[in-house]
Amino acid sequence: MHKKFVPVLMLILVLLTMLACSSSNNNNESLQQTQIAIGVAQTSIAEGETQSKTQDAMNLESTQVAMQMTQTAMAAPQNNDQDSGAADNTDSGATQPTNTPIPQKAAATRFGPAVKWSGGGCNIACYFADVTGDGKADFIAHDNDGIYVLPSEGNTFGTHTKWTGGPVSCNNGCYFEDVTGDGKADFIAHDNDGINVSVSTGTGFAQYTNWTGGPVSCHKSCHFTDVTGDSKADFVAVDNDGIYVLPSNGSKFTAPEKWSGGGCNIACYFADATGDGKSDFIAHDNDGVYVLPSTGTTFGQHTNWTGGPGSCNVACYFEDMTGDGKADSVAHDNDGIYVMPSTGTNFGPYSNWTGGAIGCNKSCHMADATGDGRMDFIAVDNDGIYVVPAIE
Ligand SMILES: [Ca+2]
Ligand SMILES: [Ca+2]
Ligand SMILES: [Ca+2]
Ligand SMILES: [Ca+2]
Repeated sequence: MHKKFVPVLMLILVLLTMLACSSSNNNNESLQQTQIAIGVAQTSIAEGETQSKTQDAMNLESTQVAMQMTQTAMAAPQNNDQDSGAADNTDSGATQPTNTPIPQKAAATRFGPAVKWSGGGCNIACYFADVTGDGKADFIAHDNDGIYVLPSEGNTFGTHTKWTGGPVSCNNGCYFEDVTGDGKADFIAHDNDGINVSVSTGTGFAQYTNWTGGPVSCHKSCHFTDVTGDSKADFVAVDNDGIYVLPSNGSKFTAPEKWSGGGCNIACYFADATGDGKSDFIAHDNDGVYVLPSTGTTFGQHTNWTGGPGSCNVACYFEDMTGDGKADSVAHDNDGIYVMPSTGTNFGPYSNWTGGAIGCNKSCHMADATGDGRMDFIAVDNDGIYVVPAIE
């Protein structure tokens, strides 16, 4: 072969290589389109892969929690007091952040033994919400001289720090939810002059600003939960003539939008039962629990998710107990806490997760204090705070 043909051959080789790459790129594009078409399934896998990197750390943490549970199980008798005064607002710091990744763990199926996480209490009220932004719900003590935070360390509540400059009050209710969308729950005070928000900086609550521009009222109940699906908790008012949503834009609540003309016989709740990142309207009626899924701009068709009437002797909750991103139906009854896992289209068969009666001297709460994506039961008792973790 003549040497002068070599450059020509190389040119042909280069062209062939470019063609091959181009074809490969086309394949990649088709693959990408297929992945987009697969949608939810593909996203779950991607999130699972990310999650698996922290699996060892999570397992270690679980082991540590389990060890501590074993150590303190005898020192933490379950409280059988039925009159728990459990009128805990289920929306206070209990709603799972919508941007929490779906855990790779097996579904939780029961509660483990109670573990004492703090010997403290609260002068005015106790709350549990993730104000530091690490995925673990912190202990928030509303005391006479201000609000203190004891950050969750995964198996105990740490040192208490004052997060407000002085005493604070909420005329019509205090809430801790993330209205700015940064993963840190903010302090929401429903006052006579409107809704005042003190944004969490991760180490304190900033000076409050009025997010409604004037007084507001909810004739039946007020809620702060993300119904639009942008990770910012919106203001939801249950009024006499329906459900109004005032979406958060990150710095205020915008104009009210009527999302439903309906109401609830027994009580209204808002939680993401379908698992799409948007809180749904859950109506506890006399003949069952109805779910009206959020479309992001309204509440859709109502469907009876229980097929028959349900009751809760002590308190009802709608929270993700199993850890699959869908809020489950939870009934705190006299003989224990029953969980009916959400399938995404209904609430499945119930089972008793405590195996027996459990109560709270002062108040009962649901929040993910351990940070594994499953809500834990938290009892404020006379001698401190007990965490009852959801486990496999
Ligand atoms: Ca925030
Ligand atoms: Ca929102
Ligand atoms: Ca939903
Ligand atoms: Ca948990």
